[in-house]
Amino acid sequence: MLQKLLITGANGNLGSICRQRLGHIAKILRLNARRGLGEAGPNEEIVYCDLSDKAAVEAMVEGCDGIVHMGGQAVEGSWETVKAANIDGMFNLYEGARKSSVQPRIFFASSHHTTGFHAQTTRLDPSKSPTRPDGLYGVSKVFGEALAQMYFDKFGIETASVRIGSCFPEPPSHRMLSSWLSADDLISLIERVFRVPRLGCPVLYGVSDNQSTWWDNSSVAYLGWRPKHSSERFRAKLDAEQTPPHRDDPDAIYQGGLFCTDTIHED
Ligand code: 15L
Repeated sequence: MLQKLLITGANGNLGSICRQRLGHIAKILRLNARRGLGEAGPNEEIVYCDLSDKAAVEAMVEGCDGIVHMGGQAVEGSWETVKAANIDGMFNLYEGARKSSVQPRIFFASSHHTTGFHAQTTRLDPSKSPTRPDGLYGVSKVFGEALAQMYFDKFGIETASVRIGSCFPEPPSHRMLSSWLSADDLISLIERVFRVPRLGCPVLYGVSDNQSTWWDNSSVAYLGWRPKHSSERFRAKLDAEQTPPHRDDPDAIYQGGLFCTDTIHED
């Protein structure tokens, strides 16, 4: 059991699932967001700070033996926004980990948008396939994975960089039938990351056991993670509610779907 598990972005979609469902893996949950975490529960501590505030992030990381890093910018945004949250924020977190009196193990919520420009006809192995980010957000997650690897090689800080697919109660589009990750499968993956005796620094896809999938996680079989759910049970409902995208639509061509359109966000 962990002594103190830090969950960043604890008020977001995935962070709140972690807050509700990870209480059993640590004596104390230290929860972080910029705002909106409500009352602390009996085994909870609340730390409000911006991930770009280096001193505050380092103080927050001190003493944590586990980190689930869900915080930061979770969709495409302007460079200023992405840089503050996902470049500076990630660096601050790892500097906190390096300086901490207790070395944490880290679950880093990377994204499949690191490889979003690969065609949906391509099968990817995260240990071999090249990154092809589909926007500034995807680029920032490639940076995050590289930073995690560097802190592992230099300082032995173990991280699982998990390229989360589409974690929603149901897949909201036909593309996401391939990338869907159920909340139960997300939680069982986090449990495995903190339970496996030796983690190392793997990169893997956070995806359920979907019938139509683009990703092959066999390089991380040693984690012993077996996703239980499949998106297939939602296919008929989606077909009834939505017309599948036209074959010329980015949502039908690229794994990253509409993130692949030719725009750069500006403030
Ligand atoms: C992501 O990285 C986003 O955080 C999420 O909101 C979805 O858009 C997901 O990718 C996806 O592409 O399905």
